[in-house]
Amino acid sequence: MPSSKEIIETTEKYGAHNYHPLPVVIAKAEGAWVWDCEGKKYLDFLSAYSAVNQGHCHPAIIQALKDQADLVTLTSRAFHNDQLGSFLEQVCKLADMQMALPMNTGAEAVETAVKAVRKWGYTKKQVADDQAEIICCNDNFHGRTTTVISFSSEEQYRQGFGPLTPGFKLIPFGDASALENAIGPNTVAFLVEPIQGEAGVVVPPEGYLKQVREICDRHNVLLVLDEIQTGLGRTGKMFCYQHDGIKPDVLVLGKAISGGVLPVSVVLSSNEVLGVFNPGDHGSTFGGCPLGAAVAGTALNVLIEEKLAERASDLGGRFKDKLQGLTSGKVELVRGKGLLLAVVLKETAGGAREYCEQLMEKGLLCKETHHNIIRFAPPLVIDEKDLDWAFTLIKEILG
Ligand code: IF1
Repeated sequence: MPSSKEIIETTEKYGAHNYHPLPVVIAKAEGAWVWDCEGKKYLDFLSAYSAVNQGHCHPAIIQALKDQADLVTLTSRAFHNDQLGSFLEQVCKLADMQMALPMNTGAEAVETAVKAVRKWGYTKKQVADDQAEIICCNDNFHGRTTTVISFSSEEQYRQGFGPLTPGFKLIPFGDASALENAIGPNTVAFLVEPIQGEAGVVVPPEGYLKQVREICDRHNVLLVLDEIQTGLGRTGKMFCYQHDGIKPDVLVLGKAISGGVLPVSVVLSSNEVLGVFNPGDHGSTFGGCPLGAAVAGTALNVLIEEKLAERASDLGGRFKDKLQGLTSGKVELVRGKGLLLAVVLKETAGGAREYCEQLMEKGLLCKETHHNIIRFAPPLVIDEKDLDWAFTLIKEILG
């Protein structure tokens, strides 16, 4: 078997350089732990950006994968399959929505939501052809496709990839009056993350989503929540919007919906909104495939049966208290909800990447976001004693 070093060399030689990963090669994983090629064990504090909330290789999810793989994996949507209907019913009931549209990646689901709200605007709100406008927030992250990067405020994500898709307007995140001011007669939707992940786990001011909900209602604008990262237990509720007692018009889910086993995403909404799609308007070869549906259905059951949202709330609350209790000349502040947490380093502390490299040496896998933020997002199944161990390591390098 080649060494980690050799594998990295091959990957860098033959793979496009669109990533700068930490120099660790993972060969095996279970629960909150992963192992490299040399057998060194690491605690995963990233969870593939919140896709493995249920823990790596959860036995029930892997069993569902194997059982379904023996029966049928892909039919395309040219035919029905026996797994999709019950999965869609399950996810609709979980989110109290009427209809769902299955895709694969998060970015595809965001694209689907964009198409749905635009067509809703033209057919239900009587917006003139090609005039629909969607409002998004500065520092958003919704994926990497050409339309999705068209409404990114991050120069690097857009630079060199034009021409971009028109029809998007950006406003500051967390500022409800900016939304009110930005809405015009052609505004069909406001697309927002309840907590901005890539921006550095930015939590909006208390009451923001409630105000946003009220403003959208008053102007007949659809509220689209991208819960691809915040959803499915991560922040201590099944959906992050439940902290605010509101409900979106359109909900976008991905990542943990399959427990990190396959790319599965869904857009959920009302019959009125998703009803705009007619046969031929939209689709995907793999979206809604029986393998994905069987895996995702089981992954949702695991979240519920193992009460992983409650676990994220309890463990995350205690971990955040401990981080906030760190007396450190390096930590500016700690923020986040449930087990989606981040430490913002002081200007003087140096780059977050070097701390991630030090933590990796000690056996803890974290990833920086921007130059001064370290994100902490372990699988929700993590043992409390493992969290305690992680804290002692973090204290060693940041304390
Ligand atoms: C990468 C970030 C996290 C997302 C939200 C849609 C998507 C994502 C809220 C698109 C994806 C990813 C993708 C991953 C890194 C990661 C990320 F740092 F880039 F922002 F998690 F914080 N909406 N997030 O967070 O989903 O198409 O990737 O399935 O390497 O780009 P996707």
